[in-house]
Amino acid sequence: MGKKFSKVTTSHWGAFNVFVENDKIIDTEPFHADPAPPNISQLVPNAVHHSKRVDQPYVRKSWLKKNTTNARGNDEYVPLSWEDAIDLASSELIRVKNDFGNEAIFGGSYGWASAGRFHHSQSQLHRFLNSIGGYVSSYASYSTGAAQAIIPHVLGLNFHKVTWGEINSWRLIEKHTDNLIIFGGINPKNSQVSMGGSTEHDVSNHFKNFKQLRKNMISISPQQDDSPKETNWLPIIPGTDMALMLAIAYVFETEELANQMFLNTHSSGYQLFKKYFLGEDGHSAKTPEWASQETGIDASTIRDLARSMASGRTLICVSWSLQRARYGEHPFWMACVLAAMLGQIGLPGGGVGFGYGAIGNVGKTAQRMQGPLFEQGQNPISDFIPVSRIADMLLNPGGPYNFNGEKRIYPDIKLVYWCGGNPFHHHQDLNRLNNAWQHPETIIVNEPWWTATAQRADIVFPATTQFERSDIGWAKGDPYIFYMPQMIPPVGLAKNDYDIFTALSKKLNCEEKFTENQSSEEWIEGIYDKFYKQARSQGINVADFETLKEKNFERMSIDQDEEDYVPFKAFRDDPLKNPLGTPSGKIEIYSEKIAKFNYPEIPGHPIFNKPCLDRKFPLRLLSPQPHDKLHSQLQVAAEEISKHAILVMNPQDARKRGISEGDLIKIWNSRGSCLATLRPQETIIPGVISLATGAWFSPAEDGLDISGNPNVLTADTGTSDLGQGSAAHNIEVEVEKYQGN
Ligand SMILES: Nc1nc2c(c(=O)[nH]1)N[C@H]1C(S)=C(S)[C@@H](COP(=O)(O)OP(=O)(O)OC[C@H]3O[C@@H](n4cnc5c(=O)[nH]c(N)nc54)[C@H](O)[C@@H]3O)O[C@H]1N2
Ligand SMILES: Nc1nc2c(c(=O)[nH]1)N[C@H]1C(S)=C(S)[C@@H](COP(=O)(O)OP(=O)(O)OC[C@H]3O[C@@H](n4cnc5c(=O)[nH]c(N)nc54)[C@H](O)[C@@H]3O)O[C@H]1N2
Ligand SMILES: [Mo]
Repeated sequence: MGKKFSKVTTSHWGAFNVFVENDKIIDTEPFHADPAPPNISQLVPNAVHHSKRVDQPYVRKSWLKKNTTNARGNDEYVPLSWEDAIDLASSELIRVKNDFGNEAIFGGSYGWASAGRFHHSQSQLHRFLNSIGGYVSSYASYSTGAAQAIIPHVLGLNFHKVTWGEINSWRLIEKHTDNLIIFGGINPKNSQVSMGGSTEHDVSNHFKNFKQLRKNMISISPQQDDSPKETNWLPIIPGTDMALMLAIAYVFETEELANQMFLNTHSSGYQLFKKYFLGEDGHSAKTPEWASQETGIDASTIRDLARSMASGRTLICVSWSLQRARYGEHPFWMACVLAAMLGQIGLPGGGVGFGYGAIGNVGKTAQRMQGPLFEQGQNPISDFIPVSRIADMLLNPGGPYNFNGEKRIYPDIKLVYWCGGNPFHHHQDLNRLNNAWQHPETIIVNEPWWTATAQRADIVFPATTQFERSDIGWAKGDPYIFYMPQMIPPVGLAKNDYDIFTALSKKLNCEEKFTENQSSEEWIEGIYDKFYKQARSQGINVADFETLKEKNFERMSIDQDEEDYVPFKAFRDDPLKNPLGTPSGKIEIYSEKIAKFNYPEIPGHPIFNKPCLDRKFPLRLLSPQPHDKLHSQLQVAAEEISKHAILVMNPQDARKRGISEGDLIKIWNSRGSCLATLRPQETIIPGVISLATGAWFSPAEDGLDISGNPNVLTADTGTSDLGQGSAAHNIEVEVEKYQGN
């Protein structure tokens, strides 16, 4: 290394050029083939060499001294040599394993870490924990917890198979769709990001094209800029999409716009469900007038919307955000019902699609292939929690809970190991998590930076960033493959997660099982070789390892042409021969199975549950993804550009409170409070405010979070007993000008 050079790498927000001089990253530049490169890469040089990097292993003082003088989050750290730190961590792992068994180790470790197929933090941790006898894992994601539970009941398919497989491509939409009815937006800002990276960011271009093709595009959302400006904005009160959808069903049915034939042949339970929205089962009828009260949308607009959906080819698009809220299962279920009522499921450009724009590669037409994979091995422990129930688990060992029809018991966790995630950014009700976090005996974290999570660990191992090691970059749906070269030596005494786990596995007598006697470089070459052979056998021409290493990246010829895959076509053509994986083999508008779970908030069919919000706090808080960051990553550099998070609020609400542009605002509710800088904008409806995620929880002595992390305000409840997903959106709050200093 040493002298000046530039090379390409990839990341979850796409590829970029990295400029290096004297072992330091000095600059980045957009990738030549990216039509809309994200700004996120600009943060890299400052963040990677920042003083808030963890420079060596550390141990928390009170934990080391075995006293409770200072709690996690409020303690000092003592530097350790690598040797001592590995000794300490391995003897803790051995102690907990011997005294309580592997079922007392929580290794869920949710988080995005960095792109790169081998140095995938979670896989590294899971493989290591599997080699020592297993761990309690976590199920599903913060992104789509509720969807992952409900969609298999309704469509008989794993949710990811729907998002990545049974979905209309952008090109099918271009060719066939007349009406794009978008709930929660399709945001080019969110589509910057994809697991493993999206190299050609082209969502905005699709919309320019659709506009020229005069498509009818309606974005139903509390915020105008949730969709490209080519769409028409239909503002809605958050948490009420279900009411609008029911009224649309009401219009379809009462104006004879529903495809009764398709409903008969391809769905089950419509007659039962119909009674509910027509008001024939004792509930009020779900008329447009009724829905208008809930949604804030005129009854006549709802009628027009329903009629327009029934004319021409209609695709109902639903963003993941709708299910990241209390009762989030319902709008996903109901979107399937509306699509069934239109009878266009299985036709090109029609039906329903989830997550366009949420993740960059959704809707792309690259041929599906198996990517390079680092095997995690088998986990001998079968116990798991739904991912966002972490605080419940730590607070209620042995406590019962419901999940998707099961009656389950929370395990008694003594040791938590986190590698590649930041729960003190991502979890809801952080003050509650902070309390729950005091319960385990030991917490070990691998992290490049002193995040809020690292600052709450007992042992902190300094991890390298993706720039300090080489790897292979690949993402589902993306036509590129990258050799990600090491750019700089490890910063401080940081080590790769792989090397940390190798050292621990030595002490736990499972080195061979974990490493298979291979170095990182050997692993990388090995997993690439497997990928290369598999691709070749599918007729895909990819470079061999040495050539890729030399070329740095390659665009594979995997764009599919003309005959695009039409989702659910086989089922549409012959539902008896090609049934869905549901009990009836059809789209389940009524689910006997769910009805038998006896969950009041989710009976046998979708219903509208009015959001139950504390009226003492009149504003509704949304906490979407940040436009300038990947979650909380690189925050040390981001906060030097903008000290506080930005709070978006309608000017009407700002005037009412006598606050204006640039004011420092305190946002609070019964769970906590935080600071943010005000930005009044007409792009959000009155009564609703928006504060993006991504700040590092930094509570002052009075508990006020200086960083502006919305999760000090959000509620730590599951979406329902069915999905137990994260319910971050739509939270009651109040704001005022901050009077302190
Ligand atoms: N209020 C609210 N909260 C939310 C959401 C919301 O909509 N609203 N969305 C949720 C969703 S969908 C998600 S996915 C989560 C995201 O939450 P997370 O995935 O936890 O967020 P990240 O900031 O990406 O955390 C990744 C961490 O890994 C570290 N890291 C990077 N590379 C490496 C590495 O090589 N090794 C190690 N050991 N560490 C590394 C980073 O420094 C960072 O601290 O947030 C959730 N939280
Ligand atoms: N730049 C950037 N992009 C990202 C990420 C990132 O950190 N940075 N994270 C990625 C990840 S992990 C994920 S899971 C996806 C998430 O993708 P999504 O789940 O689609 O994204 P969100 O940003 O949570 O929400 C999108 C919008 O939904 C609207 N919304 C909220 N509640 C409601 C509602 O009740 N009804 C309606 N109609 N609209 C509502 C809000 O106005 C919000 O701006 O984004 C990914 N994209
Ligand atoms: Mo996510």
